[in-house]
Amino acid sequence: MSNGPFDLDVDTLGNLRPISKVVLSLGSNLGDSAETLQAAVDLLADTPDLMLVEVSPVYETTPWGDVPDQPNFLNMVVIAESTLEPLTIMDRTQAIEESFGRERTVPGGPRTLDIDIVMVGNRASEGDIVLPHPHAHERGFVLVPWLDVDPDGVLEGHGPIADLVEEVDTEGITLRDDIEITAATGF
Ligand code: PH2
Ligand code: MG
Ligand code: MG
Repeated sequence: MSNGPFDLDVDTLGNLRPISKVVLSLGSNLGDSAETLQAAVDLLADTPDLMLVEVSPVYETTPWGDVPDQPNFLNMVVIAESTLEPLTIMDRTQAIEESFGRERTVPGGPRTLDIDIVMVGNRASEGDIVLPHPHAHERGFVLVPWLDVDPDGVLEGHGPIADLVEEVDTEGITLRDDIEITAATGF
């Protein structure tokens, strides 16, 4: 039975759940990638209990990994604060990927939209989600945009972004200042 507006339960108090810093890496190399990234950021901003804090510039990046023969990517990083569980965040990012027609065919191959969870505070791996992301510390296309919007940022288990970026290959990572992605940040 409902008590109307006074029908509170512990969950709705929210302050009992810690807020974590969430770092997401977005990439696209099929279709209109700039348009896709903007739409993906809009959907992230619309996610309940996920507050966007920073949206990085966009970089054009040469393909990294086992599938070199594919179009250049557009990559960017979004920083948020959230009380959501990592697996709940992953449900949402996968639903957003799927809404852009993402198919999980070739691992590391071309995609309309990829949203990788780089870290969720100091949360560790659970279920299907590996945290922090196992490759983030070695990927310039993650570290370079992240450093732009979070110069004091630290990748859990690996150290300051400013140090990590010195260790990686940043050739092939070019600022696309002709592309501007915007978001309503904060509460
Ligand atoms: N994503 C991959 C594989 N390779 N290369 C670049 N430059 N950017 C990406 O986002 C990317 C990649 C798998 O998710
Ligand atoms: Mg990826
Ligand atoms: Mg992915």
